[in-house]
Amino acid sequence: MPLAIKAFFVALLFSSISSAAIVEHVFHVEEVVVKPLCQEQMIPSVNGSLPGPTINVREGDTLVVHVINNSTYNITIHWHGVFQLKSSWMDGTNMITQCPIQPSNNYTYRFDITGQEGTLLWHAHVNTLRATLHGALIIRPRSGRPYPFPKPYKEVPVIFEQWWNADIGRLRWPVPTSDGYLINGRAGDSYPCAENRMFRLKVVQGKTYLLRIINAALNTMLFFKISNHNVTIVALDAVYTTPYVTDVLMLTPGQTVDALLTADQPMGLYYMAIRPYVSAHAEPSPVQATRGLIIYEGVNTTSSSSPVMPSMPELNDVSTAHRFSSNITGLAGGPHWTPVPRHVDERMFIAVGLGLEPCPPGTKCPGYLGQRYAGSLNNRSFVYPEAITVQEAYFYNMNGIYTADFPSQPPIKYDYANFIMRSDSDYKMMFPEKGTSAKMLRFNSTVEVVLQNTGIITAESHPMHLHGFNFFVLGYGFGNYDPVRDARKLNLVNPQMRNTVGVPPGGWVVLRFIANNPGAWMFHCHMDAHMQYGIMMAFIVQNGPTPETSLQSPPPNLPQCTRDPAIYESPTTTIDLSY
Ligand SMILES: *[C@@H]1O[C@H](CO)[C@@H](O)[C@H](O)[C@H]1NC(C)=O
Ligand SMILES: *[C@@H]1O[C@H](CO)[C@@H](O)[C@H](O)[C@H]1NC(C)=O
Ligand SMILES: *[C@@H]1O[C@H](CO)[C@@H](O)[C@H](O)[C@H]1NC(C)=O
Ligand SMILES: *[C@@H]1O[C@H](CO)[C@@H](O)[C@H](O)[C@H]1NC(C)=O
Ligand SMILES: *[C@@H]1O[C@H](CO)[C@@H](O)[C@H](O)[C@H]1NC(C)=O
Ligand SMILES: *[C@@H]1O[C@H](CO)[C@@H](O)[C@H](O)[C@H]1NC(C)=O
Ligand SMILES: *[C@@H]1O[C@H](CO)[C@@H](O)[C@H](O)[C@H]1NC(C)=O
Ligand SMILES: *[C@@H]1O[C@H](CO)[C@@H](O)[C@H](O)[C@H]1NC(C)=O
Ligand SMILES: *[C@@H]1O[C@H](CO)[C@@H](O)[C@H](O)[C@H]1NC(C)=O
Ligand SMILES: CC(=O)N[C@H]1CO[C@H](CO)[C@@H](O)[C@@H]1O
Ligand SMILES: [Cu+2]
Repeated sequence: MPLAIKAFFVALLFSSISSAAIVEHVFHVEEVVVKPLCQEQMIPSVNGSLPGPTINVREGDTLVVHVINNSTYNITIHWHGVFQLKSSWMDGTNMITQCPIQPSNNYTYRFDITGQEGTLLWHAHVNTLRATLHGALIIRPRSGRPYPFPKPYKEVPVIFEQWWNADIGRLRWPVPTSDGYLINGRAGDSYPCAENRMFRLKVVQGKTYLLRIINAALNTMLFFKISNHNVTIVALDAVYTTPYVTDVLMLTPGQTVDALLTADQPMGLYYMAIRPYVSAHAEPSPVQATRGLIIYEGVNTTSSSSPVMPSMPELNDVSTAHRFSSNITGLAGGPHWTPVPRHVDERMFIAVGLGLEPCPPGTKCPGYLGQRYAGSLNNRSFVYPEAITVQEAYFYNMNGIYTADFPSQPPIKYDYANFIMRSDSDYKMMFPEKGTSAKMLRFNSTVEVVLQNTGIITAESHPMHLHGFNFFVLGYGFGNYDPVRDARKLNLVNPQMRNTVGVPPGGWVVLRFIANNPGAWMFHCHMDAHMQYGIMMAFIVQNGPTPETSLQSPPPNLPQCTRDPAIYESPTTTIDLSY
């Protein structure tokens, strides 16, 4: 990837000058023809590459990215996991912090990256476009500061992607099953027409590599394994962890893992592989494993015996996924670590799950019981505003755009995890309310959120992603959360800190964060399909006491909406029922 390499040197040049540099890039959004499988396909891309360019910064730097939209799509670029402290207008969330950048227009994102190190990603934040508009965002320590682990010999982005032989950017839900998964844009030798296009990593025996792993798939959680090798996890979502040795990883869409790989095996060829983790019974069966290859330098690839395939977990191996997700702890006392706040100001219990929306009369809908699918948080199914963003409406005190009434408790108490439809009233419970619902938070308050998966339609893991903050993950479990028994077992000492957490299928997680960043922040399922079903809400963090702790005025060039409803991503107006 020559472009990524170029970006790397540009960033290095800037960062060697001082400990807080300005790293500046141009993103040229353009359509390009690629052919990862047997069919040529036009895709929106940044600078013509899939994945897009890697951005390299150091903690403390200012990142400036000029996004020039030379595509036919309306786009935004979101800097997934970046705190955006005091720069909420730069978050890049469609209809929450900005209207999209229309074709032939441009917008400059400018923000500081402070208090976090590791691997993140950037991606488009408009329906389905992130399938091909994404790339790595790598944050290294300030110059002179070491990693809290031995310095690796080399660092390698490893990006997982989901691929359709279709114009995915123009499809609406429910989209067809994908045609495959890619590693760094390549499908590899388990797919037709891709035998010679496989991600290959050359390693020197005895050396250690830092794999910067990103799940950029639209809708699929993925297991990852390397045959005959363990890896040591050192960071999740750009937060350092206690070193954790494992032979299998699981990443939800939007999650990242930094893993050390030591080439400590006999000279040879070893496959790495990704394969879906399917937490719900109802999902369509996905495709086969996608492979990459690790080549020990000096090995004779013609005479060497064929590479060994790692034995992959079963698609529905919930316990392996759960063990990996819940077993890793945060590096308490490490760089940027902050202690878990003990006092909670705002307690929320949020039921998260699927649901239904009535099928319009005279149409045939593909969902359960002949209806459309919907999804909700506390029975609210999110609808994007159409004329102006949530954050502008909040900033300018405009009425009628959103309602500040997101409930802190589910409106009906029931056996969430074990919901079974037995009666007409159970059936009615499956239809959430639609609306643009936000929860107001006082500046600097400590918020605890219990996320409880429901069994409505089917229990399924939802990777919930919070913009603007990391949260501590104090505990994970199955069944209904018990505020006495389970609360006693929460980890307040060295929990994981993340921006995206998979709620176990039919289970719960407990999160805690400090609302110290004023602005409107999305909280949503990072499965693109579920987001479009409405598993989404907004937190609005109010201003603190000083100008420093208040939401700034929008930048003068913030993209504005036109009143053409076609650009708006409301699922009610854009679901194409022919799919
Ligand atoms: C993208 O392409 C533009 C125009 O060719 C170039 O100026 C820019 O440096 C590239 N950006 C990155 C991040 O590689
Ligand atoms: C993209 O750029 C090309 C060449 O500069 C131009 O012909 C085309 O109209 C542009 N398209 C859009 C959508 O901006
Ligand atoms: C983008 O937005 C413009 C202006 O509202 C609209 O006319 C156009 O149809 C939209 N394009 C797409 C691809 O959604
Ligand atoms: C960005 O858009 C502005 C107008 O909004 C225009 O003046 C400027 O030339 C554009 N910049 C680029 C690099 O296309
Ligand atoms: C991987 O780690 C496990 C547990 O620590 C160990 O039993 C196994 O031998 C290791 N495998 C390799 C290839 O190092
Ligand atoms: C690699 O092995 C093949 C088959 O055994 C042999 O013909 C070739 O000379 C070897 N290449 C090198 C560089 O040793
Ligand atoms: C991690 O997994 C091991 C082995 O399954 C188990 O003994 C240990 O209790 C787990 N630790 C945590 C924190 O879940
Ligand atoms: C959701 O709200 C609708 C409309 O008020 C109601 O009929 C339904 O029972 C609610 N369901 C749940 C699970 O709260
Ligand atoms: C936020 O709260 C903490 C603890 O309550 C306090 O120490 C800190 O000064 C507050 N920060 C601001 C900016 O008000
Ligand atoms: C840099 C670039 O290619 N800009 C293009 C943006 O779109 C306009 C209008 O289509 C073109 O004229 C520019 O060349
Ligand atoms: Cu989901």
